[in-house]
Amino acid sequence: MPDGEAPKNFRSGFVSLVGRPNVGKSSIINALLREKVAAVSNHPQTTRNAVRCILTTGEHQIVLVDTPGIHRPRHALGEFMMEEATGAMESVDALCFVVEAGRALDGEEESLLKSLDGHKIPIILVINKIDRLRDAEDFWRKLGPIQERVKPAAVVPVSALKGTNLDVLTQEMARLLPEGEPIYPPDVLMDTTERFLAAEIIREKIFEVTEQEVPHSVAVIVQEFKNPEEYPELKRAEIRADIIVERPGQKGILIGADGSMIKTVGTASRIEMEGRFGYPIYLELWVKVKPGWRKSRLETERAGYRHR
Ligand SMILES: Nc1nc2c(ncn2[C@@H]2O[C@H](COP(=O)(O)OP(=O)(O)OP(=O)(O)O)[C@@H](O)[C@H]2O)c(=O)[nH]1
Ligand SMILES: [Mg+2]
Repeated sequence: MPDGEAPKNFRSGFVSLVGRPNVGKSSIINALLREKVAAVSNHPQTTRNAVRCILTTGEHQIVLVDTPGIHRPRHALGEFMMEEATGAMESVDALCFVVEAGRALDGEEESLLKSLDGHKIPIILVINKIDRLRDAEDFWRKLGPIQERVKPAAVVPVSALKGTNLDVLTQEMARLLPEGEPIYPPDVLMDTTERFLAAEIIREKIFEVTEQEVPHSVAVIVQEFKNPEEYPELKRAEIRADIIVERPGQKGILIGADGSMIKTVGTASRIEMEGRFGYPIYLELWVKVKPGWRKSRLETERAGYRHR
């Protein structure tokens, strides 16, 4: 849209990506945008908030809503995540139901589909990770019952990792959108603040270097965010963040021997932030213990997970 005017027949609208944790919803969004915007990791339940990411071309603008993976919540944080996911399924033009290639639907996926019974929203069945498939016959055998259950408007096998078939997915999504003006300016990639992004980047780096329950017990609270645009006297942004964990042992793991772990997290976070925000950054991280914060509604809200 070089002249700022949307062409005739321009389509725009909202598409939420939903599915089990770890199926690759955030990875698909990053691959569609050809830009790393959403946090990704090999641990389930990486995404905690519904986040709007925006794909604009000359013909359409698709507001892709990334959502937390559907699971049975075991604490206040999990409840918040499920509210985010179910909220993102309302008032959208289409849903991408993302599953992993070669796997049958599990109980959580079944109950998600049950909750969609009677909904009028068209569903695209997205089968991700086809690069991992060994047995094509097995794939088709498993697909039949899933298709029967989902009754999709389209079925699109993709690989977010290899970039396979993403153009087809984009076309199928665009086809389901109404004609209309773009919702966001064409250069906007995400509808979030830099403060939120900073916390997400730090959390993702922690997910990369820690294991088992440690990543899930972590929240990142950005206490101070001063950037050179708002504070011209600063030559670089100054970001101070608290990393909340649930137990002293987790604090020890996260700090590491002689502070080596927290240094790795800090350096990787700073480098990614500098690339994405476009200015040099001074980053300070503090690890704090708040026993059982995920179980307390008040503490999850304090950690930034505010119920809408
Ligand atoms: N082999 C392969 N791995 C993939 C593909 N897409 C994603 N992954 C991997 O799958 C894992 C989970 O990816 P995410 O994008 O974080 O999954 P998600 O569905 O957003 O997960 P939650 O946010 O926890 O619900 C990561 O380790 C990705 O690298 C793919 O197409 N092929
Ligand atoms: Mg995710």
